[in-house]
Amino acid sequence: MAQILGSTVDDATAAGTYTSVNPARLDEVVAEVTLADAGTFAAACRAARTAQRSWANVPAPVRGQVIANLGQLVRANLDSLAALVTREIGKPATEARGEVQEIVDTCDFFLGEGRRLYGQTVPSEMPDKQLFTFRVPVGVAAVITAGNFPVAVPSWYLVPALLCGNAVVWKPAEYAAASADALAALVRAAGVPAGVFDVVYADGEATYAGLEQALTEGVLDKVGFTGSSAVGARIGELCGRHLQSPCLELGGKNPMVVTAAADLDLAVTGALFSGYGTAGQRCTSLGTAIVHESVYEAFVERLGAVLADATLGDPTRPDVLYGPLLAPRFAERFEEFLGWVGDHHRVLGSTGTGRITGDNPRAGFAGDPATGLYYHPALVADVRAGDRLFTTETFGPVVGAMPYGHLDEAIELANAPGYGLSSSIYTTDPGEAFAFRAGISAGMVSVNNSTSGAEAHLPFGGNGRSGNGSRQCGSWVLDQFTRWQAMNWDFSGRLQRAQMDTMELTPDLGYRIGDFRR
Ligand code: UN1
Repeated sequence: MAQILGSTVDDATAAGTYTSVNPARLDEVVAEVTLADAGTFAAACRAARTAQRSWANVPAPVRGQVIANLGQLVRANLDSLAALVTREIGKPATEARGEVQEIVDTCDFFLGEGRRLYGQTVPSEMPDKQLFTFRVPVGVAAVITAGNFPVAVPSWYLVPALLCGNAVVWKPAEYAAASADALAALVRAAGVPAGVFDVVYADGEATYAGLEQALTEGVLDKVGFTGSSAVGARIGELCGRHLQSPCLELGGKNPMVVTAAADLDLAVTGALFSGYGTAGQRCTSLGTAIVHESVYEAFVERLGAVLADATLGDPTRPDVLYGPLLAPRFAERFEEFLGWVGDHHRVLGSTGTGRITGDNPRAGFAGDPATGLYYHPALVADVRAGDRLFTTETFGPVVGAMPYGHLDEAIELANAPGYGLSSSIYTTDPGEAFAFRAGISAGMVSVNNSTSGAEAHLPFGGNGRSGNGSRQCGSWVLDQFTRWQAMNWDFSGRLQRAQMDTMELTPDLGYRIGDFRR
C-alpha cells in the first residue's frame, strides 16, 4: 500500500484523508492519501510561478529531450504502470496497457515539437522592417483530471504544457492516486526539475477554493480540467471572472447512428466496445444507438445477444469485456441512472440488472462478484427523446437504443442532448457519412468505428455541454499552452507609421482588355 502526501509544498496543511481501494477487491487498500487544503493548492501555484521562469529559459529542444526521456521511461515501465491502473480502477489489463501506450504516443509526438515550436517570419508593409511571431508559454498551469484515464489523459496536458515551458500543478482524482503518484515519479525521473511540476491531492471543494485563491493572487495562468459538465461550468465561470479561458474536456452523450446501409455485424461489434468497454466509463462511451427502423429490431436483438454472451469479471483476466466500476461513488451514481429505466423500455443484455451478486448472478462471470463493484450491463431499448436516459450522460455500462426514419431525423436526435464530444455512424454509403459529418455538432466523428478510439495526434475535444471548444492532442493543444507574441522590428532608422507611411504604387483600375469576341 502506498502512503501519499497531499503535496510536496513545505508548509502543506492536511485537510483529511482518502483511502483508494481496488474496486475488484474492496478489502484491498491501494493507497492512503493525505488531502491538502486550498491554501496548499495556492502555495503550490506560487512555488510553480517561481520555478517556471528558469524552465522557460531551458531551450525547447532540451525540454523535448526530457519528454523523450519520459516516453522511454513509460515504455520501460509499461507493464507495472498498467498493472497498477488495473489494480486501482479496475480497467481490464489489455485496455490498461493501451492507456499507458497512449502516454508513449503522446511523448513520441511532443519530443519532436521541442525542435519545432515554430514561430513565423511575417512580411511588413514597410521596407526595412521585419515582423515575427513567437510561441510564449502561458506560465503556471493547473491540471485537474478524472480517474477513468488516470495516466493517459493527464499526459495529454502535462506533456505539452511542460514541453512548451510551463510549470504544472496537477490535481489527480483521489480514487486514482497511486496511479498518479507512479506517473509523477516517472515525470521527475525524466529530468523535470523540482518545482516545475508538483502534484496536489485535494477534494473538489478545496481544489475549487485553491484555484480561486491562486487566480486572485495572480499565480495561475491556465486551468486544464477533465471531468463532468457541471464542474466544468463552475470552473469556466471562475476562470472567466479572471479573464482566463480554461481547457475543458467534459462529458458526452455520444450517439451512434446505424443506417439501413450499415454492415450490421460491424455496428454491433462497435456498439459493444464503445458502450461497455471500460464499463461505459469513458467520456467517449456510447450513449444512444439511433438505428434505422428497418434494421432496429435486428440490431437490438444482436447487440443484446452478444452483450449477454460477453465475459465480465476479474479485470486481470485477458478476455473480460469489463471489470468493476471505478470506485464506490461511481457505483452509487450508476444505481441512480438505473432508476431512470421506465415502463416503456425493454432491458436486454444480461441475466439481471444492478449489482452482480450471488443472488443476482451474471451468467459466465469470471471470478467472484462479491469481492468488487461489479454491475450487470443494460441495453435499454425504445428510449424516447424526452427520457432522462436520452438527455443525460450515464457514466457506466448502460446504452439506450431508439429507431429513426430519415437521416435528418437521426442527426437531429444525435445533437438533441446538447453535448458534442464524440459520435459515430455506421453506413456503407459515403453520402450518408458526409451528411452526418456536416450535421453533427460533435468535435469527433467516427465512420464505421466506435465512438471511442481517439489517437494521440488528432484533435480531441468537444462543444456544447462537452466543453468550450478547446482541443487537446497533436499540434492543436499548443494553442492551449502557449500564447502568440507578435514582434515588429524596424531597422530603417526612422519612424515609419503603419498604415500611414506605407509605400503606394499607382494602379490603373479603369483598364479593360477590350472586346475580342469578333
Ligand atoms: C476520456 O474518457 O476522457 O478515445 C478520454 C478514447 C480514449 C480517450 C478517452 N483514447 O476513448
